[in-house]
Amino acid sequence: MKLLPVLAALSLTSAAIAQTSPDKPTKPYNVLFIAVDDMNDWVGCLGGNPQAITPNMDRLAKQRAMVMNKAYCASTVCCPSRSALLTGKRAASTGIYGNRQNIKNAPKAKDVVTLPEYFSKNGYFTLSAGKIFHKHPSATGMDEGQWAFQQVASIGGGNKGMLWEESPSSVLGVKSQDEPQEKGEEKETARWGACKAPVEETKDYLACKWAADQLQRDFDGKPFFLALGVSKPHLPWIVPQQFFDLYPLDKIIPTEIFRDDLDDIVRKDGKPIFKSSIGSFAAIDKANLHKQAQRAYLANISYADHCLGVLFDALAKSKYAENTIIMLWGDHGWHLGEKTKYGKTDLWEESDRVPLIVSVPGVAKPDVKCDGVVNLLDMYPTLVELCGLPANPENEGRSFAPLLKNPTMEWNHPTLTTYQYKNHSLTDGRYRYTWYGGKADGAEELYDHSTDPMERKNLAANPESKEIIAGFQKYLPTQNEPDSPNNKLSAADKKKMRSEGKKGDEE
Ligand SMILES: [Ca+2]
Ligand SMILES: [Ca+2]
Repeated sequence: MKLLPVLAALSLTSAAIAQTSPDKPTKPYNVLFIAVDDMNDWVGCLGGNPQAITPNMDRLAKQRAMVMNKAYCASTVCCPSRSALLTGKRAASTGIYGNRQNIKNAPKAKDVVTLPEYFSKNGYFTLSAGKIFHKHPSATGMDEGQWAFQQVASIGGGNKGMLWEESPSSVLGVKSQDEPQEKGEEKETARWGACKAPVEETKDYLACKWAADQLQRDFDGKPFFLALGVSKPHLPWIVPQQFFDLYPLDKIIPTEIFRDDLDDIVRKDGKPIFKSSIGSFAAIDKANLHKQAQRAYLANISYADHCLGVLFDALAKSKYAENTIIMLWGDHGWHLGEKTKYGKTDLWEESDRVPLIVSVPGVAKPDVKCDGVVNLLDMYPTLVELCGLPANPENEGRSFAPLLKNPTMEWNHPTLTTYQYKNHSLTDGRYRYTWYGGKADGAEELYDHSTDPMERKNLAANPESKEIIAGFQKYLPTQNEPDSPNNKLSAADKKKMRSEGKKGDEE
């Protein structure tokens, strides 16, 4: 969304993040690898919504990190996005396109050495809390915290502290109509409200606190690779009231809605591909709850930011402050009214663009917004290069370590986002080209971000677009692996998940 700036600076935690040393550390780098589930660019330093109150991520960017302003996911829903970045392979190469598929059951992915496994094999101590892999209990490759919530569960005592204690009367959300779902995707209903639990007893706070506590220890003399998954702002948007209170409802400026926006995305026969009102849009629109829904999403991002502040502060005070890389990313974007949609799972900018904030002491200058086009798939080879590990020839991404050293260098070529079999979108930092080879007989979209950042006018049918489109088509994958089998967890895996308090139904 594009709005006029609103004064909204509120510090939720006060300790400053240490300034980075100008020199590259002599000790090996540690890695803090931080996933924030379903967080789009509604973060202060990313500029997607000036109403966002995210003092901790903003301070991270100001004091020790570079903001990758044009970062894109490999796919626009949890499992394929995370599977791609963790295996270092595109969805089209592994056949993992949806949340019901799984690295473990995909013939082209099950034997790939994942990012944490690669660090573990190369002398790193690896550990994690929160969701990093998607529904994948036994292949995380971590030395500790084998499954997402193990450590948090042990801190909270069984399930206590992990589950959101909902107060039904305060849950304001709406149920979406029984609209047809994309094949293989789970249905999501927009629900929001305040939880009764104080912030210190909530899941993400406990996960961040756990990660913060790890920074007080040693790791058998090894550098560490610590992966942390923050669950909000994933639905349901239920966090303590204090985060809703940051955003008075009457001050919320909702997204501008263009109701005819999807009409120009058509099949060869001229019929529109998409019906208007996607996801929970129809229900939210009918009840006129756009302000409430968008406030809830903002509140959930502020909550995630508050929890992350605990970790950032702990790092600044720890002995690892000067030689730890932070790579903070969102797994895909999210629509909040744009293109008459609430949700993810498509190939427009709002779903494809992700937060990527990178701190590399002595290498990446802080307080810089880099316009180099990068993909979350590129994180694997980038971290490998920055940490001085041997390159992994299996990686399909491109290391952006050179870009971190020189953020204005010549860099861009089209980067790929895929949603389901053979539907691909490419962006080069100016244009977005999308080809629906899988579901709409090769229908196309082309947008020029230099004049149309909200992708309102589809230029694909214009004769003068021909050459631009031909340039992009060279970058479409030549291999489109068929859908890998649906995820069928073994009885042992299910038991393990249950014993660790994981319900197994989150995306
Ligand atoms: Ca997600
Ligand atoms: Ca349009």
